[in-house]
Amino acid sequence: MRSLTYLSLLLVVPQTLALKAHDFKTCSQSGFCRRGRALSARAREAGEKWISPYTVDPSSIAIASHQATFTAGVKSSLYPEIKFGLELRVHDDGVVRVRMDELGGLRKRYDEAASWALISEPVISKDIKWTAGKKDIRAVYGAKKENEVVVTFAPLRVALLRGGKEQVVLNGQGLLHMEHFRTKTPEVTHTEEPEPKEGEEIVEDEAQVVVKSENPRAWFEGDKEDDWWEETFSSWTDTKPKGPESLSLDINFPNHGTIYGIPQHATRLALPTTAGESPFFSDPYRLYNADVFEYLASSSMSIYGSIPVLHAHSAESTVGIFDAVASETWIDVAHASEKSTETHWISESGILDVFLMPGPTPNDIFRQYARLTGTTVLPAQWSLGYHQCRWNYVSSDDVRAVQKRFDEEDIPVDVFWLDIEYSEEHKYFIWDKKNFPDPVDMVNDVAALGRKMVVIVDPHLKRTSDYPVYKKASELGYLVKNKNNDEYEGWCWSGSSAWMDFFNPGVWDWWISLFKTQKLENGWSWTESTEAVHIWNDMNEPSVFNGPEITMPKDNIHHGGWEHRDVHNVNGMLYSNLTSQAVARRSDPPKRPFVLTRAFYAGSQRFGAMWTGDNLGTWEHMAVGVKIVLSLNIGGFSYAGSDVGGFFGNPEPEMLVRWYQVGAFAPFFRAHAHIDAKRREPFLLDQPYKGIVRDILRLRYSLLPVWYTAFRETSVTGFPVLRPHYVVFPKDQAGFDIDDQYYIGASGLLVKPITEKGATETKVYLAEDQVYYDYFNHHAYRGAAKGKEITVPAALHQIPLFIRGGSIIPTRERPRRATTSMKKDPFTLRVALDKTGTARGELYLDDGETYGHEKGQFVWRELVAEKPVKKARSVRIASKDLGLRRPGEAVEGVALTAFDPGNAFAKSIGDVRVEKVVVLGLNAKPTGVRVEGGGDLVWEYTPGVAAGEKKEGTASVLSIKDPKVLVTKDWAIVIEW
Ligand code: NBV
Repeated sequence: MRSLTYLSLLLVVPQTLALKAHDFKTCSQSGFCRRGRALSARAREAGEKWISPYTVDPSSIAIASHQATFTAGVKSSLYPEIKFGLELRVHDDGVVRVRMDELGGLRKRYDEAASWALISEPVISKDIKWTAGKKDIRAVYGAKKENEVVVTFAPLRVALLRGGKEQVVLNGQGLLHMEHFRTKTPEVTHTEEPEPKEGEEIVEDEAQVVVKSENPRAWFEGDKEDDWWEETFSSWTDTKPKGPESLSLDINFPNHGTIYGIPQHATRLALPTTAGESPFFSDPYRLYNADVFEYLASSSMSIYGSIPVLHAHSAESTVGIFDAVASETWIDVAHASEKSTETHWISESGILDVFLMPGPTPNDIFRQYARLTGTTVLPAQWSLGYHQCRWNYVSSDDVRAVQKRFDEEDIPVDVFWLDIEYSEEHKYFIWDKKNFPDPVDMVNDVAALGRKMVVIVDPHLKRTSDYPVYKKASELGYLVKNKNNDEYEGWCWSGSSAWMDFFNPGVWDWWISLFKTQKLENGWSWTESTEAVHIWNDMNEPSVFNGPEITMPKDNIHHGGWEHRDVHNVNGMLYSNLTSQAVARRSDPPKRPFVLTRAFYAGSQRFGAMWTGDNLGTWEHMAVGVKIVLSLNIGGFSYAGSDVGGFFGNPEPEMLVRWYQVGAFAPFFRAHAHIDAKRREPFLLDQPYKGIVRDILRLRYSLLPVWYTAFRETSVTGFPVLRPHYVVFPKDQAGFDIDDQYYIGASGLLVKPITEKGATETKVYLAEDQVYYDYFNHHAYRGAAKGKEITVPAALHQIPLFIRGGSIIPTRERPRRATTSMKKDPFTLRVALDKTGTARGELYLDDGETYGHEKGQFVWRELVAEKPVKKARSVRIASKDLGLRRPGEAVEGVALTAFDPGNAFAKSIGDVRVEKVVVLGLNAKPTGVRVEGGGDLVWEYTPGVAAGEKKEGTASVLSIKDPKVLVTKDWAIVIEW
């Protein structure tokens, strides 16, 4: 088929550009979801009489020699001839893994979702002992023996308790159902149903055969083979050769009233109810990576990525679960009471593989989850700067012109992006030479000013023999197959396309080789690229214009014979995984890659950044973007952001300014626009908007040390970069629903981006009796022990940004064109004293682009403001080395111990100094300020509110000029009054 340009594609597949909710299934249009919900409706109706048919056979229990694992046979009374195997493992950090599979069935269920998500095989505990009794088997564990897992035999029920209170219960409502594999018989399709007896009636219900009877299977499974063997949606038919294999499981939190997580959904952070007569959503939360055109700003529908991780939270404790399933999954949520939450998970295929994370604090769960799936990557430092994108910069001269304009206007930017139109006929890697005649020169022109480029490489390969990537992949059999085992053909930007099958390990090295910038002896590589080019992976749900729900048919076949239905949600992660390896391994030694992905799964945080896809230029989308990004942070994926400006539409200047404020406080900060949107680069704005945006960008750059330090922390601990209230104040009930203000790492910065038109002020919630300083004008606000709302100014040029008393914020304040020119810039320290007159902060630095930090090439300082014991009327601000003092909270595998204080990186910034120290909230005017062991310093003092005072007003400010202390060295400044 001949290739199509973008415009002709619009004509050929018009429906792709008019997708609406009806292009995607609701639960009632999805056979297995309908069956799962019907099961729960029957259970509700039966009430007390509903008893799960699944039981553990106590005689089959086998406890492993290491004691922390046991296996047991499970049966369903409805199908006594079918065997299931249950396995429980307790890991050394207290995480409990529950697995169940059908044993010796007609086919095998997919059991590899966890192997893609986990960083390694978790370590099994050494000090746990299961005790089997007549009714249950249990194990007590934890430092104070506070945790207990109890597996009840009849019916099967798994509970994790803490301090005698149930934290998580599996199958407590009896909704567990693993549909076993069966054989389809031509006549009566419900094979195991007994023949109708006298008096029973068989009703032909279109394709379905309905057996109306009181038989015991019907009360549980329903009385018809509801889409067991085939399913149609719109014009597509899913052939379902394996028949029914879905998995239903209730996971309840009897003592937790609030739940967070299971991104990605456009909704509040604290997840609203979906079950029953929910006033919020009629459908369960769906996890099925999908390219949803113009997604709704409030919906339980799937969007691009799926992380089946949930936090259940109460003022007493937090508990988490990770459901390692890769097939389409729907999750009903019911807030049964203020204090308890019920969830019902319905997956299309795969084994039961659930990890229970005992907490008991949110940070414990972050750590437990990071030990399973890894941490957010420590990104290249330049990638935390500002990214300028649009669909499309149309030529290499266009790119040069845009760069020039940024520099003329002194607006910082680090990265210029190219969307799909750079490529010839959407054959990614291959430049459209009409418009990009000199790609390497163009990249070099960008790189010469210390910047990078990001270029899109989508996963659909144009099926034409003049495309070396497709040709080779096809020859080698590396492409996904259709149900007949032929190369799958679908439609995407490149017209007739095929998709690489990353489940085939044979593909991996070859894909990595494509990104080499040198010519290869055998095979094609991207020689028209340089190390300054990084990669954007879009459309990897995968998006297929003419496929069911704009993706691949579920009966497509991947390596190993697995159907697409089994692996759909991990598919996109494999793509960004391999691409990030490819980009890293272009250089020798490898350099940190930057790869942006749209689709993701648990574990994707290890490979790069994500963004929230095609948002609309509306205030609602701006606001929900903040919540989605927070939810991603809860799901372990901190490196997240939304398109600044909104992908669709032409935002008015006020909206654009607010969007820049949102973006500047997101971990990933990129402006992007649809091909039909008007140009809206910041330099095009009129005053005062242009000046405001320039200031916002400069603010982002000045705060890069804070962002980088926060990323460093997340990369070793798993604690998120963005921290919503419940994470920082887990006991403060009043903060559980707050999702429009958040903290940045452990820095003490609290921000509330404005997402409302016409705002001039806003309310900010302070959860503690502590002083909070306005970042810009130093106004001191005072919270209250029981929480307090303050009203703060929020005119268009104002960002509600506060420093929590007790924090030290390191910044670099010199306006620069890009991060690369900041490497030797001096630091400013804002010391925000708390009500007791002390403060603490951290500063982490490394070369920002290699892996030298893993071998000890970094600088990690602790900054403290303390009160010397002997001299009450003084404060001592000191910088101490932290590299050697491992905080003990790192996730395994991170080489923190290798720190060498005299390392080459530290030497390379040996002359970088602190140029200014600003102390907020001192009690009185100093009588002297000096460097310990050195001379007096020059300072200025403006009296004002002291940190310890209960009153509000502008804080006292001591500004110490050029203390001449070096960032890599220990030092102390003593302030006396
Ligand atoms: O590659 C074109 C766009 C891209 O700009 C956007 O960011 C992606 O989310 N892409 C989707 C494909 C088409 C969108 C209508």
